[in-house]
Amino acid sequence: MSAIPPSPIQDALQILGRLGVAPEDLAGGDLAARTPVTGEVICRTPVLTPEAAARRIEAAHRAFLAWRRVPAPRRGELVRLFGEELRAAKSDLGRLVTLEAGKVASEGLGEVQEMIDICDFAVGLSRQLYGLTLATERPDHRMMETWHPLGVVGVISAFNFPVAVWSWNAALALVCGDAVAWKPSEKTPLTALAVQALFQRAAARFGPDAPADLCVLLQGGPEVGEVLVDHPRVPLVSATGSTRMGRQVAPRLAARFARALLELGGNNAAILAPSADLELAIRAVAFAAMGTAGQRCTTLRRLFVHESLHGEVVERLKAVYARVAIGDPREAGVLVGPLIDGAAGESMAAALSEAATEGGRVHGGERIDRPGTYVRPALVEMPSQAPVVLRETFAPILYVMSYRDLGEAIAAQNAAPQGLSSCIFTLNMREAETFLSAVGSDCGIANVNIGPSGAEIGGAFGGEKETGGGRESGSDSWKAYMRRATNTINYGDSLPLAQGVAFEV
Ligand code: UN1
Repeated sequence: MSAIPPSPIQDALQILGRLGVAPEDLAGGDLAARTPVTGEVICRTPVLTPEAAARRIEAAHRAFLAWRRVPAPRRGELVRLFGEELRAAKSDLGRLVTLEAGKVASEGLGEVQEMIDICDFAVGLSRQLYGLTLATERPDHRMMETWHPLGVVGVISAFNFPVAVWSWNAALALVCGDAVAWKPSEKTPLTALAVQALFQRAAARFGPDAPADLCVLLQGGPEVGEVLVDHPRVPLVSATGSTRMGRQVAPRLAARFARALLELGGNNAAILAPSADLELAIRAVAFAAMGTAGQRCTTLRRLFVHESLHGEVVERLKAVYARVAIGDPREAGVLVGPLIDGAAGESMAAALSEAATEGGRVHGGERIDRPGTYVRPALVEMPSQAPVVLRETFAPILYVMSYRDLGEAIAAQNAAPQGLSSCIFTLNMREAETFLSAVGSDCGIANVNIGPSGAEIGGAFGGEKETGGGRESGSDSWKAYMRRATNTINYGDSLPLAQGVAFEV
């Protein structure tokens, strides 16, 4: 292990200064910004009143009215400049993610890389916001689809990807001609301030075509989130977090006919089939289940192992779990950093004791005696999918179960109420293709011979059932950030009506 790193408080404050966050945002506010590295308070940052949040949303709406007139490729130029700022700040911002969310160094940097990637994607997209030309039944007519900017896009993000998930939304929204109002997690206000400062730098370089208040930050608690969800100027809210949060947000959006893009709980599974490449599978399982200390929405939580391999796989995983390095996420070699807070540690302990009551054999899972909330990831051999297995506990717990035939394994996998990510490890093409087929995985993400987490930005990201149904990031997810108009143009000198209707006046 390397030398003892500096105090996380000093570390964070220095980075925030370098990234251009204003000193008044780092002193005297009502929101305590903590580092899970030690559990200490870094600083106190101001929060908005609901009235001030509403005013910021109005300001973002005014920015939208101007921004929608800027040609899309020019809007892409702003995102390109923002991507440049992110590239220049990658090591500082990655470190700040480590300090505020507790991710190990390479994952903190990976989060910033994910932001850079989506910026690159969005820049290309800014020249590809295309609609279709459709066949019309009427002579001398043309029918087409046009995609227009939508309005202010609300983004509610979670602590575990404190900045990347915002950027998936913001980069697309900006090239689509929208403004963005961001309510970050109360657990990660500092990375949000840093990203906001970087965006302002890019906007200043871009010049006056970027209106003030194009991206606004709404720091605060649930009452600020409610203002965003209920505001009539916000036609789309993209919310990432728990299913419980989604159940509150979705009906309020539905009540005012606003769009909801929800990315909620996951309870992701892997099936380990008899022909699996075990070397590869064990490594994939280790990263997916223990990486980010089990705090990704894509974290592997349920492993179904064919009965012929069950004993061997459990022994190999037990060995990996026992030796994985846990500690200060800034230290080289550490693979598992802290949980976000004490409450996360308590919910992990509660889930483990419930699993034991249900007949589970628990390996690991113990608290590590140091400041902050550090745990050894837990491997739990379960006789069946007890209720605790079907719940998402946001902590590094992997429930291992065995299966006899693939149909049974797929049914067990799909029995979870959530439907985010899934995978199978097999070299048998019949099994792989069945898993990917209409009768296979019911998740938004289904992989073969890679784990369920760590998706690239180029694909659409999201899932079904209690995961909320939203799709963000790549593919054609941009369509959620625009409104579609169908246009029919008559260039002839008569007025034929569709469906052969006659109406002679
Ligand atoms: C999340 O946990 O909310 O696929 C997002 C992944 C990451 C994104 C996770 N690219 O694991």
